[in-house]
Amino acid sequence: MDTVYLGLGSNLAQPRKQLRNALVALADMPQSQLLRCSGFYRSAPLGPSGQPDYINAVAELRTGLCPLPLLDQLQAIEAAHGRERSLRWGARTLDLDILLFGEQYIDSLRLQVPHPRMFERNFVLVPLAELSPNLRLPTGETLAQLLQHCPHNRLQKI
Ligand code: A4P
Ligand code: MG
Repeated sequence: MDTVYLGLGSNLAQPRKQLRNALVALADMPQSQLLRCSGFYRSAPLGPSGQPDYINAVAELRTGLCPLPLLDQLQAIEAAHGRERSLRWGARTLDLDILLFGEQYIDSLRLQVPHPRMFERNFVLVPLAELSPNLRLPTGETLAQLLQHCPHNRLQKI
């Protein structure tokens, strides 16, 4: 079993409800146990302007699934929540990202872990620190070090 951290994000169609429904679906995944979820945070949208604020959270999971089957499960949950992939970084009903998968580095066409953009995103690092303040990444850096260098985009716990 591996410990996995997932990033949850939504900025369309009642984002808080999207996240709550996503947590129910995550708790139902095979060979997996949803352990905890951070609080919900309202965050300024990163990417194309003119889109609504996001609601973001981080969930902790134990899973016996390998990384790609886990990604398949997450994409099926996204699809079930009416996710349409059009514009990169555009508004979305539900985005589920694998942030960390145990201590693994993965760099394949479909999957990069640690999530390559998590280091510059306070809406990922702050909820992650809420769950595991002393976490050290496979890169050797601590969350505290990463948070020091992370842009302070608008972020509010709700
Ligand atoms: N993929 C590769 N690595 C991963 C991973 N670690 N976890 C691939 C999940 N997927 C991964 O993702 C595109 C492809 O990335 C997938 O098919 C998968 O094979 P996607 O979800 O279809 O598209 P996307 O999310 O629009 O693209 P991308 O580049 O993953 O965007 P991000 O980095 O997820 O950013 N602003 C705020 N405030 N809050 C947000 O949550 N999210 C984004 C999306 C932009 N701005 C935001 C937020
Ligand atoms: Mg994504």
